[in-house]
Amino acid sequence: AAAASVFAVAAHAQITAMTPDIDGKYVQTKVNYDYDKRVVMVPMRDGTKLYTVIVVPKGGKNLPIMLTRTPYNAAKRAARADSPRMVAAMPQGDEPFVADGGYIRVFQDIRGKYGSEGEYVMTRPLKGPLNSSEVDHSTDAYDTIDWLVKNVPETNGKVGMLGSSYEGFTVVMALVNPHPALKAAAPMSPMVDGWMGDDWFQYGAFRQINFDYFARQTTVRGAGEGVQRQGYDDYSNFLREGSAGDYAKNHGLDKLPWAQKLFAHTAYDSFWSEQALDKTMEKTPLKVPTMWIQGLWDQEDIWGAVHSYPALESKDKNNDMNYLVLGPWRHSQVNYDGYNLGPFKWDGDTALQFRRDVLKPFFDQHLKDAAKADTPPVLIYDPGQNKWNRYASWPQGGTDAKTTKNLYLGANGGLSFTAPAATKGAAAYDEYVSDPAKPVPYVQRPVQFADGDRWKAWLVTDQRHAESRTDVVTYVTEPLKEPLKIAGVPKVNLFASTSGTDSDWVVKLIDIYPDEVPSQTELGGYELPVSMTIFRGRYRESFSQPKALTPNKALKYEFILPTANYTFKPGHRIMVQVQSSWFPLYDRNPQTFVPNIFFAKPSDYVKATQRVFHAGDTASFIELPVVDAK
Ligand code: PG9
Repeated sequence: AAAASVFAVAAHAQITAMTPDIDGKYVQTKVNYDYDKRVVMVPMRDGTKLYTVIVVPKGGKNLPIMLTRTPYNAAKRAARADSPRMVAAMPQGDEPFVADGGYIRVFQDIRGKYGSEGEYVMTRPLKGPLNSSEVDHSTDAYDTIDWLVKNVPETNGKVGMLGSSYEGFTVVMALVNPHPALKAAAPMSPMVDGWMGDDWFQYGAFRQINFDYFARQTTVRGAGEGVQRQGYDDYSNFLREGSAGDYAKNHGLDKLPWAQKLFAHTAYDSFWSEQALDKTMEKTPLKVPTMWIQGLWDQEDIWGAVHSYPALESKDKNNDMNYLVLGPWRHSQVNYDGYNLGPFKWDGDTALQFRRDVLKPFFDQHLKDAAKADTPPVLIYDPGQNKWNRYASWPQGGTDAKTTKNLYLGANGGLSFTAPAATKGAAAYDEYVSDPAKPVPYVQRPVQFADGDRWKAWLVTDQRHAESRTDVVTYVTEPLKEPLKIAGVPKVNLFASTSGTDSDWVVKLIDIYPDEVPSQTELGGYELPVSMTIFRGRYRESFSQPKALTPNKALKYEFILPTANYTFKPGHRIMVQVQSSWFPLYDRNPQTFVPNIFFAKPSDYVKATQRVFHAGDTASFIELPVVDAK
C-alpha cells in the first residue's frame, strides 16, 4: 500500500491537466509475439544504406533466411496483418515457410524506394554499357546477403530468394555473380525482357496500362498516384487523347525520365537487348538451384520465366539445378489462392499445392539440409485436363517434325491440319478494314485499367465479344473427335497484307467449349484464349530496324505465341482469330509508317484494308507442339 501511494504522489507531481498527451515516447509492449521484427539500414559497397526488415521467429536458431528485394514497400510487405503471429504478419505466399517458425524472413527496399537511400532507376541495368556506376541489383543482393549472414545471429548462413514480377527481377539479378551463401532461388513471373513481352511492350506494341504504373512508381519515393481520368471508360479516355505520346504529354508524364527512355527506345535496340536477362542468363554459369515460375495466363510477364529456363538448361548436366513451373495462374497468382482463374475452376488450390508440396521442399533441401525433395524438373498444369503434368524436359512437343503439326487457316472460316490447295478463282484471303478510329477493344467496353479483378483475369476473357466484329477474322475446326494436346511453344506463320505501310497483327489460339456445359452452364460456347499475342508489323524483318511494309503485298510474319500445355477435349473446337488492334491496352498502330509511333500525328492514323491469306504458297498456319494426349 505504501508503494502504491508513493507512485500516486509522484505521478501527480509530474502530470498536470496540461501535460502534452503526445510525447512520442510510447513503445507498445508486444505481448505474446512469436517473432521479433528488426529494421536495419544495411550498408552497400558505395555507402548507400538500404531499409531492411528482418523477421525472426522467437527462439529460432540455425535458421535459413528467405530474402525478397522489393520496390513495393518492405515495411508493408512484412506486415500483411498487425498480428502477434508471424504466419499472419507475413504475406499469404509465405505461409508454408513461416508456419512452423522454420525460416527468417527478410524484405528490403531497393535503392531509391521507400525507406532506402540512393537513387531509383527503373529496373536498374547491370553494371556495364548501360550502367557506369559501381552498383546494380546484383551487387546490392550480394552485399545484403553478405551482411545478413554475418549479422543475424539466428541464421545458419544459408539464404534463399523468392519474389514475383519486379521482385522476381531482383531475384534474377542476384543470380549474376551470386553470393556463395545464396543456395536456392525462385524467380516468379520475373520481368526479364521489357520489349519482347514483359510489362512495357509486346513485340514492340506499347502497353498503355503502364502509364499508371510508372506514374505511381517514379514520381515519388513512396507510393505515387495513377493518372487522372477524364471519364469512366478508358477506351474513350485513351482514344480521345490520340497517340500514347500525346496522352503522356497531356498528363505531364512526358517529363518523367522513364517515359523519355521509353520514347527514345521504341525498337529493340541495345537499351533493351543489353537488359534482357534471359540473354544474361545464357552467359551466366548455373551455380544456384533455380526454379523459374510463372502463370500460363500471366498478363504482365508472360515472357520472362519461360525464356530464362531454356537459357540455362544446357548447363544443367544432371537435370537437378534448373526447374520450370507453370501454373494455371494470372500474374503472381502463385502467391495467392489458386482455385480458379475467372470462371475456370481448377482441381483444388493449385497455388497452395505448389507452394506447400514443391516450393517449400525445394527450399528446405537446399537451405536446411533436409531430405532431397522430389522436385520435378518441369511442372506444368494442363488446364484442359485439369491436372498437373511432371516432365523431365521442356518443351515436349514442337521439337521435331513428328511433334509439330501445322494448323492451317482455310476458306470459309475453316481451320484444319490439311494444307489448303492453291485456289483457282476463289479468294485466297479474307479481308477486313482496320479503322484506328474504332479499334478492337481487348475486353468488352467499358474498360477500366483500375479494375484489378478484370485485369487479373483478362487473358481468359471469352473471345465471343471479338468474334462478332467485322474487323476480326476467325477460323474454326470441326468439333474434335479425339483429344488434342499441345505442350510447348505454338508458332505463328501468318501471310497477310495491309493497304497501309505499318500494321499490328493480333493472333489468338482459342478453345471453344461445346454449346452446352451441363456442370457449368455459363461456359457453354465459351471461347477461351489458350495463347495469344500482338506483333507490330514494322518489326517483321528486324526487331532493331523497323521498316515500312509494302502496301497490299502478302508478307510473311513469323513469331511465337506464349507457351502452352493444353488439351483440347473431344467435342471442343479450336479457333484462330486475327485482328489489327487491341485497345486501349496496346497503343494503336497508325497504319502509316512513322519514325516513332509515340509521336504519330492525328493525320497518320488511317483506315487500312487487311487481308489474311489462306491458300497455296501463302497459306497461313500455326505450328502446334502436339503430343500424345494420354
Ligand atoms: N509487372 C510489374 C512490373 C515489373 C517490372 C517493371 C514494371 C512492372 C510488377 O508486378 O512488379
